[in-house]
Amino acid sequence: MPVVACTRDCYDTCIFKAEAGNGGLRLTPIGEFPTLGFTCARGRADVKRLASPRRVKAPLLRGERQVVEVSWGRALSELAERIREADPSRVLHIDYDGNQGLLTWYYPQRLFNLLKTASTDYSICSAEGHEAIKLHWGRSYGAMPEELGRRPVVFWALDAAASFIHGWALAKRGRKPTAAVDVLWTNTMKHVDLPVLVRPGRDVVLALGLARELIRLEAYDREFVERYTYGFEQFRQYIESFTPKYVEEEAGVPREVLHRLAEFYLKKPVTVIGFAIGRTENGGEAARAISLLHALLGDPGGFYYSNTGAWGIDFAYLRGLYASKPSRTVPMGLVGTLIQQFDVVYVWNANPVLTLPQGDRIAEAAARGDVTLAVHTPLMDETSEAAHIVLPAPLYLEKDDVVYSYWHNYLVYNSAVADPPGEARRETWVVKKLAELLGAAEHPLMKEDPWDAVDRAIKGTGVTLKELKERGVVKLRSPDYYSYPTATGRVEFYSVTAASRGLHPLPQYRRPPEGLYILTFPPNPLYTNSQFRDVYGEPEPVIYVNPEDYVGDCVVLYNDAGEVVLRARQSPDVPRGVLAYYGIGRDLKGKPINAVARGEPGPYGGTPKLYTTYVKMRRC
Ligand SMILES: Nc1nc2c(c(=O)[nH]1)N[C@H]1C(S)=C(S)[C@@H](COP(=O)(O)OP(=O)(O)OC[C@H]3O[C@@H](n4cnc5c(=O)[nH]c(N)nc54)[C@H](O)[C@@H]3O)O[C@H]1N2
Ligand SMILES: Nc1nc2c(c(=O)[nH]1)N[C@H]1C(S)=C(S)[C@@H](COP(=O)(O)OP(=O)(O)OC[C@H]3O[C@@H](n4cnc5c(=O)[nH]c(N)nc54)[C@H](O)[C@@H]3O)O[C@H]1N2
Ligand code: SF4
Ligand SMILES: [Mo]
Repeated sequence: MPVVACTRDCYDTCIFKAEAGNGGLRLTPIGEFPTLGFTCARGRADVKRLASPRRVKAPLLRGERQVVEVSWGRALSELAERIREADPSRVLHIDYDGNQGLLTWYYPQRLFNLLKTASTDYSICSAEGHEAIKLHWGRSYGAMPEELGRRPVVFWALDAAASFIHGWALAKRGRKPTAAVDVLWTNTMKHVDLPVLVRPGRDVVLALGLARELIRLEAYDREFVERYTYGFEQFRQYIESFTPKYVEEEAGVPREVLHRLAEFYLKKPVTVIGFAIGRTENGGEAARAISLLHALLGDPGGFYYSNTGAWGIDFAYLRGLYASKPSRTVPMGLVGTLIQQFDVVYVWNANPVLTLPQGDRIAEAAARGDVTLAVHTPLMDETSEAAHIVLPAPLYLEKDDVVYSYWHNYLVYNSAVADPPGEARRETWVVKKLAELLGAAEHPLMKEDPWDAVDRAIKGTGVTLKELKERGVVKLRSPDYYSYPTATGRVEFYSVTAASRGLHPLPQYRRPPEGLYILTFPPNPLYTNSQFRDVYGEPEPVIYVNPEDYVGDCVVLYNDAGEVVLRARQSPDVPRGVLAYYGIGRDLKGKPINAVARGEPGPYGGTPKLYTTYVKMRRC
């Protein structure tokens, strides 16, 4: 029976058995670890989605008045001509994690790198935390999935009950104590033993105050600190000013709660550091400080952020970066603002009009004819609705691929279990055809068979493609927690690695501005980012506000970037000064909510600080 892993951008990477029975295709979540026999509302709708009325089945060209179906030949020669006419630095490809397959997301990038077009910096989600943690550890991977069932768990900036349901289930089934740190009373906060409400953008103060407490309690691991770390004394002195009083004033965490959290850390918990932290004000600083708590505890596998870097997959090889690089890199948070700098934008595996800050400007530029927008997608979305050229892609159940997880250590060979509809063609096929039209097909990068590239890229995992294909699922080895590729070869409390790049060696705190509302984006259980509106409809154009901030049921949120009009509902789960919008969607007039989202890149990985979006609010 073939297996498939869900390829969506999700911690869980559920693994299914696929059966083609009388009632059609059936996906059954595997009973064993890590999928535990259950999945989410999206996983349950994947089969139904194959026949969605929103599927793109043939290439489309959008003219002045109408959209027409055309042949692949026509659509691709049109696109190739636009690319040829433009300076490569004015051709931008935007691709993200709509599907995490090695052949769907990574391999196609090599055509654009070969052409030396502009690229984004892939920063929208997790880059900030990766780079911040690496400043101290030289790597960003951490705890293996089993640890969540074995040890107490702290969910820090993560509504795991909604966005990481298997991690949440493991923590709950393990019956060990749980804690959470968040700015809202999320479901996760309501169902842990120790919920810690912090003010937005101030986690770094809490984490450094916690480190100070652990040192004061003499609860740190002297032997580990001595043997494996660098700069403890400078760190200890630096955090002296992060007193319980200061933590209470700045982060809003009462000293009793700080003490209880310090006691919780004495139980050696795993901290799950949500990607969300990197999308907040001072977020990179917070990721640095939180990860260092586990250096104090002598527990180098004690935090989990993302394990992408742990498996030894050579993504750079797949992307062709060893042979050719982009002429220019643009932070994802600034693509909308800088859209005038491009003539052609080619999108696959992402829906930037909706998901990027000021993504609405991409659609506007396309509507004006300032930029040619082309999209390769399985389903119509906001970006394809604005595009001049739309190309049909298979969904993940309709193509073979290799799928890894950023959480668990199971590599999966996805076998196609359904036929692609109509003219849908996979990403590797499209870039090959484009390469032919652009005279790039003879370059070794494009001549290499995509499967050979995958085989080579996964060599570091210790598994061959042949073996993976035969077995379907292979458990990968756990990483080494005791080697640190930093400047000193140690875990750097005081980061020489950062100093050598002109960055501050210690985590810094800058007080966020006062007097503005902070709009943030907790996860919506029905959608993965912008996906599944074809099944569950549009998310409601609603923000939740604290009853004391409520000014009426229709509000305008505005800032320098733009304005959106939304319904407002009162909720005691939202503290004063904070506004919560669940997921990614549009306002009452159909404008993407991200029209007001903050695009300013973070200092380490360039991730926009969209979860600390400053806005003003008025009644409609
Ligand atoms: N159901 C569902 N699951 C998903 C997704 C989805 O859209 N829906 N998206 C997937 C993707 S791409 C990702 S990146 C992950 C998202 O997962 P993460 O980004 O790791 O976190 P979320 O679970 O979205 O929750 C973010 C939490 O951060 C809180 N928060 C906001 N600002 C601050 C702050 O300053 N400090 C602290 N401590 N907390 C803050 C919010 O209140 C919210 O509860 O989930 C994945 N899984
Ligand atoms: N307001 C707000 N904005 C956010 C966030 C938020 O919480 N709030 N979260 C941010 C985060 S963490 C992330 S990761 C980004 C996500 O941003 P995106 O990666 O853009 O979002 P997704 O909705 O996951 O994926 C979008 C597209 O992938 C396409 N797709 C799916 N499968 C395939 C495939 O097999 N082939 C091809 N060619 N295309 C495919 C679908 O058509 C879909 O439209 O959004 C960010 N933006
Ligand atoms: S979206 Fe996440 S929880 Fe749902 S099926 Fe995919 S991996 Fe599993
Ligand atoms: Mo994400």
